[in-house]
Amino acid sequence: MNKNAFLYDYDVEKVRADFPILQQEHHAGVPLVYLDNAASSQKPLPVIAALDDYYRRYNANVHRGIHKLSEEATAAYEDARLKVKRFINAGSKREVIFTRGTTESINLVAQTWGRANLGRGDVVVATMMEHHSNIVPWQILAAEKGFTIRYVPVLRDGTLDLRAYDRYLHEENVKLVTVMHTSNMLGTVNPVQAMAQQAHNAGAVVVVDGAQSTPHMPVDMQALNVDFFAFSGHKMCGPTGIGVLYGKRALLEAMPPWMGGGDMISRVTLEGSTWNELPYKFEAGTPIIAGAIGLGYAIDYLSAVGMEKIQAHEREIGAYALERLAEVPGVTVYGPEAGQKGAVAAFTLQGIHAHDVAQILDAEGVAVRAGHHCAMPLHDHFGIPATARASFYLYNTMAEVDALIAGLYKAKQAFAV
Ligand code: 7TS
Repeated sequence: MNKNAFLYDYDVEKVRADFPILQQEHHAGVPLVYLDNAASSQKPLPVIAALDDYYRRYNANVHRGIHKLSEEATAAYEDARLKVKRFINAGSKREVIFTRGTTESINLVAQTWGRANLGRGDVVVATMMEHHSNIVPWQILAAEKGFTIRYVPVLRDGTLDLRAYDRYLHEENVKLVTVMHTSNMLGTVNPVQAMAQQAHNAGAVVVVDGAQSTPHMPVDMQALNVDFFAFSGHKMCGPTGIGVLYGKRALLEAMPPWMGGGDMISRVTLEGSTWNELPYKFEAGTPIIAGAIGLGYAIDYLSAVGMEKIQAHEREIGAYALERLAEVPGVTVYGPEAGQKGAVAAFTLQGIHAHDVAQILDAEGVAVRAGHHCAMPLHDHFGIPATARASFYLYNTMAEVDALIAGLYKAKQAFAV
């Protein structure tokens, strides 16, 4: 029986046909089973074609030229911004700033809003499950400004200790809360809407790292009502080097710029400068034109497949993966139960280092990541140096889960455990 038959209106083979990289053999005679989607996703034909078309036909700088090519490039670049605005339901195009990715988006908030508003005696609340990109920028600023960072602990089941969160908000002078929407290791989907509401009640500003949620579920800025939201194009079928910072307009208007240069100014004299309007105030220099256009096409693609359908498909794949992993003796999976997490499984296999697991899987054509996944504090918290991680996306199949499991039995055989 076709294991995807239950998804009667989701044709995974049709989706797969749009991704040229998935058609190739990983090694001679061994098909590629790509399960490293939390690190970066593959790209469908319309995105690849959009990049090709831009460079072949209308490559030019934006917001500058009077000539036809520049006008066409500008229109495509700004059209991509409109696509992002609609995709995340931002209030306005001005609230959509193009960056290099989640990392740059968070650093931008730290270096602008943070630098202007945080000081001695203030508290920033983050969590122990954050990716390094949502810890280090705050640590760098804290060293300079003298504020304190408190980290919400993670419970054994992989969810946040929300009682501790509540306590911090009541007992400390919390100015900013920064939290990931979905964990790249545990898969935990944090209740950011409720957390933002609590933070706002305490007078704090809310930053959300949406790197692992935006590719996999519908996200709605009006519903979440967060102040800043960051994500990366390359994890959602778009090119590398492009990402987004969403920010509420009033906050962005009040924030000083970060990088100075062309396009972000209104007027420059030798004595001083004034700033361009939003969002250009935060887009100094020649922007990532091809990347933004490619991201726009990725959004078109994901929207055509349907974010709800993608989420439903991943829920099935994720649940099946957890079920199959639980059958393998010696496997421990970290994070919440199926149904309460994204389609990601970080695990250890008793007696075999995660890097060896990944290497043996690679020989079988199965691409996973091994290591700390840029979440060292979280691994320390669970007392493990590394995990192997399988992370799924819209084009993965049940058969690929089976290939992962078969690979794990091969690893056990090779290491005689
Ligand atoms: N935040 C989260 C939750 C992430 O998973 C990642 C990347 C980032 C931020 C940084 O994104 P970037 O596009 O700016 O690099 N996570 C991973 C991962 O899990 N494996 O490789 C990259």
